[in-house]
Amino acid sequence: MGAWVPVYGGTRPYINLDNAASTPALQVVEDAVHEFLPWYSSVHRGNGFKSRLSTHVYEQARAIAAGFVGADPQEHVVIFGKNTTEAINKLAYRLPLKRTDIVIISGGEHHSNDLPWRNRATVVRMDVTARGGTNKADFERLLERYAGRVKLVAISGASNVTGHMPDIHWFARKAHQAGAQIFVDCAQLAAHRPIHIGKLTDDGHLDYIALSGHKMYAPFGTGALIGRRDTFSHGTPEYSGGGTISVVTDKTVDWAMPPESEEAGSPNVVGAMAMARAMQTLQGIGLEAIASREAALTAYALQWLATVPGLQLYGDTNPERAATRAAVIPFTIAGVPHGLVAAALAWEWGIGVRSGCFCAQPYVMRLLGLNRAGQQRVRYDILHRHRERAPGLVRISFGLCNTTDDIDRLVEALAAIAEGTHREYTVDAATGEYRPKGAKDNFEHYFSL
Ligand code: ALA
Repeated sequence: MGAWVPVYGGTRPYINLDNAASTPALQVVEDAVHEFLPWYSSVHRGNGFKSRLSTHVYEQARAIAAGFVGADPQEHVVIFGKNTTEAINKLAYRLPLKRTDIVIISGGEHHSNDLPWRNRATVVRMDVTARGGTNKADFERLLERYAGRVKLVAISGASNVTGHMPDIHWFARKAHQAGAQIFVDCAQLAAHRPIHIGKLTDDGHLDYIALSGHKMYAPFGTGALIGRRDTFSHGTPEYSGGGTISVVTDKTVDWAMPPESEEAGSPNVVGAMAMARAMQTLQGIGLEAIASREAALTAYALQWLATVPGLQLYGDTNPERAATRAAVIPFTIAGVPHGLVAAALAWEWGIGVRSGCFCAQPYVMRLLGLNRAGQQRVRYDILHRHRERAPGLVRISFGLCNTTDDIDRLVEALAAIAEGTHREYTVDAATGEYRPKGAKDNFEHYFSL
């Protein structure tokens, strides 16, 4: 049971159904941070005991991250950074792409695995299926159509909107046969399924992956890009400065080898340590065991959500296929704006969910069946500060802390909301945010600086 949080007229135990956005810190991770902090000091740049210890811990964290995805230090390098988005931007910068090169993404990507590629190459999208999944036939058509020009396939290992999990090693084999490389965004996968990056000699290997600590129960500001060492052994890092060089004179610079060349400035050793402790913990529980528990929760939720009057599920709605997708479920309730559903869950039931487009506007608009004119209307509304009209879904997503009791409470709340028994809400047109009429936040009572 979570902390008690304020709801309209009292308090309730918090139910976190927003693990796809960020997971809470595990107690063991929090403990490790407290235990480590007295020993914390600079990394790679001090002779004192604490500096040497911190450097040792930081490099241990790198080895743990490599082991977590089966990376081979001879072939792969682990580059720590802030998060998946930063990792993708780095990769987009570091790959030797030309404007005319083709990067194939899926029509289900979030903005972070779309926009960085738009800046560097020509992005083409494979269609999504009616259930929001990747369309393999369309992918093969694109490979054929752009034969010789496809340099990279960039897809998410699990969708942050529908939980769709493409067969990433199938896509990898096809990409490699076409002479391309593959990047898999593992932000939504890493805490929920085992990941096997694979040897470079294996046709189904993944050339690059990215993940985020804050989606792995370690919200201390670190993520990682893990991928082919050879890619980062050439060229110039996008950030230069302390730590990235081998030798500098007034006129010359020789870069260090990766990963040092890729991690400019003092690194986040606390974050890397925390993420590594989370990885150890997840492996200790067993990623297969986590996957099967989350599949059971997903199946249970799909069954019960379908009983709420007017509730429409998106993506794969079949509970029997719950094990083949991630524990992320989007839905709408007829006649109730998505923002209002999310607000009523929070303000009246103490249930935290996310609503809107989840940083994946094109995908959500596709799922909602908006054609080009509809999408332009949305753009006009948002640019003219009418976010209350913005389309969207409500999303729930499970993590280690959730139980079927959480789902029971959610379903009870949604049935009440669908019946219209929620309080009266007002919406701010500029932000699209709903809140009960006259309600105010009381943050000082909980935490303040
Ligand atoms: N990608 C994160 C989410 O889906 C931010 O909420």
